Amino acid sequence: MPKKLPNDFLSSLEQIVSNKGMITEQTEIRPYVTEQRGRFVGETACVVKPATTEEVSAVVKLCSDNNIAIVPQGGNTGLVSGGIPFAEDKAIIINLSRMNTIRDLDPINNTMTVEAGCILQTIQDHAANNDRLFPLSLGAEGTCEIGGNIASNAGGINVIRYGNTRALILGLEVVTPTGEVWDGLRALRKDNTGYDLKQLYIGSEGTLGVITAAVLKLFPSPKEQQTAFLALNSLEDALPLLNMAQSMIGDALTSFELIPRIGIDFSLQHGHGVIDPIEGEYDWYILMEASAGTNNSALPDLFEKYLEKTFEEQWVLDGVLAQNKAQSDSFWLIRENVTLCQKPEGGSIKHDIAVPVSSIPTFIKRANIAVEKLIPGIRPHPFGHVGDGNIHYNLSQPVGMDKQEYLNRWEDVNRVVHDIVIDLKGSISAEHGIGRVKVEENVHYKSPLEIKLMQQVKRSFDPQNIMNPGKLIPE
Ligand code: FAD
Ligand code: S2G
Ligand code: ZN
Repeated sequence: MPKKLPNDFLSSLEQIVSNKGMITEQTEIRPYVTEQRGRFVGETACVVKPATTEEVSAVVKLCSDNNIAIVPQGGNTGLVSGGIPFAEDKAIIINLSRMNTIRDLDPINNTMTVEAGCILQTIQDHAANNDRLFPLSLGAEGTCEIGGNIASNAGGINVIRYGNTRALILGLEVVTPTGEVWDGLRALRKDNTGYDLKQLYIGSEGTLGVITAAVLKLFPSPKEQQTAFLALNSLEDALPLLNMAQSMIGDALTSFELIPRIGIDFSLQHGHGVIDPIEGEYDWYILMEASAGTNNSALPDLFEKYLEKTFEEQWVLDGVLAQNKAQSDSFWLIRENVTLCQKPEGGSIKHDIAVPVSSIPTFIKRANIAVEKLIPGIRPHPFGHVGDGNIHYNLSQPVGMDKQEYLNRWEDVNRVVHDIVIDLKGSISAEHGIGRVKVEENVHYKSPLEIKLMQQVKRSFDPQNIMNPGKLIPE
């Protein structure tokens, strides 16, 4: 049970957020301290849900005055336990979900100003209703919140065209660890007036301040879309396929996702409404999408010529071009299930790695040999954003092995896989961040200087270390 908070602290909290904005009942707190993968359950005495920036500021000031740590939280879909407090943190959670107002949309300036608790899907829909696109898109978009997306610098399926969250933010409003409100909500594409402070907060995983609002970049909404599901001749053929797409259809390419046969099989077995669009079974598939911002564009023609070329070169053995939105949605339903349908197969040891795109086949081949040696019968399930060099190299347990015994091998499997990633000049966290679970691994691979510089930034922004202590960087 978490240590009780001082009574005067709780009553001061209640004066700020009223009892509507406070949860102290442990059974109600449970979902807020349980991380997505169920590997860890955290602990806190209180979840605070402020409704305004002023309330966030007052709560943070109260915590600073009482030296009580804070874990900022959005939709709690993070995958590195960054958004839950652990017992040793003795922290409260500040959950931003009640701050879900869309403050403004300026169609001429192509910007939208939103509060941190806005759910990503709501933001996407609001942009679309105004004939615009907000391109951040990931499997958790129905639950994750823009504050969490910004703090974790989320990636997702459209990074190849639009970049990750870092590339989509023009301004931020942040409450600092002393409770001051930084109004950096500038809707400018050019503002060269000093350090780009917003870029420090983007990807800071709640360790530098509480993001309360943001100015988002908007793009023309896609008028034409081409979605194809292709069966590869080999994993290596994904590379020329990608390069040919980039030269023949250029930056109209918006997604390029790798799906292994095991991912299709798990989805057919455990998913709902999943249909394999291609006759026969192949080892590797690519789900790709391209879009144009104007009607009657050259895209359909270009895409057809591109697909013909890929068959001529025999990089592709079979494939389907979606004839309508429903068919394209059915392809994306497979991709969504590839993520979700690993769970029913027992323990899955996860990796979110990036290597240079050209090294992906080498990485997968080397890692498969290494993990099979480590745990015979292990089932590699490499999938994801291959266009960005980002592979979710997930490993399902051998059939019949005890799940907990398998999951107890998490760290030593990670180390074997990450050694190969670093040898290929890659990254041990492509998009999910470091959180709590990868702090030691990050220290193992990053130079001491890089860790020291990040600690200097942390100390200058949060000298009391009340902002998400123990996350992202070592104390
Ligand atoms: P939370 O989990 O609540 O918090 C994440 C981190 O941000 C924590 O460190 C927290 O302290 C901090 N934080 C949250 N809100 C704030 C705030 N307002 N101010 C300061 N710090 C804050 N991620 C990807 O990048 N790409 C994917 O393709 C992807 N696919 C996913 C698919 C599924 C099915 C699931 C469950 C998750 C997936 N994720 C993916 C991971 C997750 O959705 C992202 O990391 C997302 O950005 C987290 O948003 P959230 O609101 O849930 O944040
Ligand atoms: C995705 C989800 C997390 C995982 O689906 O793109 O980011 O490894 C991943 O299952
Ligand atoms: Zn991903």
